[in-house]
Amino acid sequence: MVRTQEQEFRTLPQDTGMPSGGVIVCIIFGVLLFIGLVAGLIIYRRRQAHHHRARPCQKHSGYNRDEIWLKPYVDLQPYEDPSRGVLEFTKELDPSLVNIENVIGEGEFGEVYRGTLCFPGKERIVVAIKTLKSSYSDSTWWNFLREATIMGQFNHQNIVRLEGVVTKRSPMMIITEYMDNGALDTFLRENMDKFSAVQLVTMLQGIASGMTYLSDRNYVHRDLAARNILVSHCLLCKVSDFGLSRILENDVEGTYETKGGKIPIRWTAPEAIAHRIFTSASDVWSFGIVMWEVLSYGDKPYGDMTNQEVMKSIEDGYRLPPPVDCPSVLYELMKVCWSYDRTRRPRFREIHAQLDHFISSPHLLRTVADFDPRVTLRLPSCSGSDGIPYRSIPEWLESIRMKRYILNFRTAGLNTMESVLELSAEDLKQMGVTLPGHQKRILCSIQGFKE
Ligand code: 30K
Repeated sequence: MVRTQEQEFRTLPQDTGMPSGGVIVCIIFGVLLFIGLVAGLIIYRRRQAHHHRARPCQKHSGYNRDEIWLKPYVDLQPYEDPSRGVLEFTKELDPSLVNIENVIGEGEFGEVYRGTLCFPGKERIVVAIKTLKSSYSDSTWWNFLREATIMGQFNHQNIVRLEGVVTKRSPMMIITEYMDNGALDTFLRENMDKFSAVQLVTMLQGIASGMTYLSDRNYVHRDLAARNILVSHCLLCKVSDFGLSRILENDVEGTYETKGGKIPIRWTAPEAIAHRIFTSASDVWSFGIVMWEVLSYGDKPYGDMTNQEVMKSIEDGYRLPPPVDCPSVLYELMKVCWSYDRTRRPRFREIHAQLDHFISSPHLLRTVADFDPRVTLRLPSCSGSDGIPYRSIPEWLESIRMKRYILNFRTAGLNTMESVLELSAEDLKQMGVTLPGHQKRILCSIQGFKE
């Protein structure tokens, strides 16, 4: 073997020094293969960037085409003229196809209308029409176009679908799908106690599915809240309001620091409030708050506490108490979403999988979460007597989500916090607190004052 190798080795210098025909073919083939691979990679990344609604972009000046390959989604920043950027991902509609009917609500840029859209030769569809009020500033206009650009790049059943825009005539419009049941927070308030735990979890699972889609695309929503979720006729929930969202820059942490703007304190993770670090993990914190809103049928998180009090309580380790009749597995899930350390929070994919599991094994939802007075929230500004951290009965009942019984307490002649200390289950029943879950919650809280 060794001899053979030596012989072969020695023969080489005796060659002409020129590669033989076979070697040339090999090199050419190799080069072609390399070019093919590079071209393939470029095409693949472009496709990814353009996603579903790909359109050629050569014609647009002032647009750095390299940026598109670095980001999974395209924002308006690379465009010198944002109104051209919008055209890449949205359909400019002839205003004569749009028929505005009645106001259905307020958007951040102006009124939202119900109306119809009719493409020639197609059936008329009902749509929601967001308008830009005529007195808009440059930044409002920019954000308006930006929302349309962002929405136009998404295609998912739990994300509100964009039908098209009108940007070339006034008033400017963003035309999206109509959602029969409107915003989730008002919808739940109007349908208090009407849904089963499985129905509520199914709504949350839809939101988690939409959020998994967004976070897979490095998209940080930054304003996830029940008011920004829309509900279809069949209770399908869809994420909307992309006005605040930001594309993650390509940094290792995947974080984005904002330069300013209002922050919805009650929904926002502590690191996002303190350092403006918005990530999918801070969206997960907000998702936990949305879970709480859904399970409490649209109640206001942290009730009458001020934003300052909310921030202080979170820093002190307190968290929202479980909503009334909240399955304990769901409360546990909320609490991990509110882990102070953002790396300990679950990913949207995991949340979605867990919710799926609860829907297919509904017996897991049967155990109701206990109200634990040690971990759940109290007012930090309390000045009550020994052990009782509440100033009044209404304040206490509010904090344990039992304010529906304020009148019952008043009618029973109970006016001070001291007067509730000796209440028994029988007393509560006499007062009209008949549901065992509610009795347990109240007694549990009283017990907490004594420990
Ligand atoms: O159908 C609808 N499709 C929509 C698409 C609707 C709203 C938006 N964007 C808004 C989402 C919430 N956000 C709050 C800060 C403002 C922008 C996109 C929509 C609505 C709707 C309109 C305005 C506010 C909230 C929801 C809608 N409201 C309804 C009320 C409704 N659809 C159907 C019935 C209804 O009955 C009272």
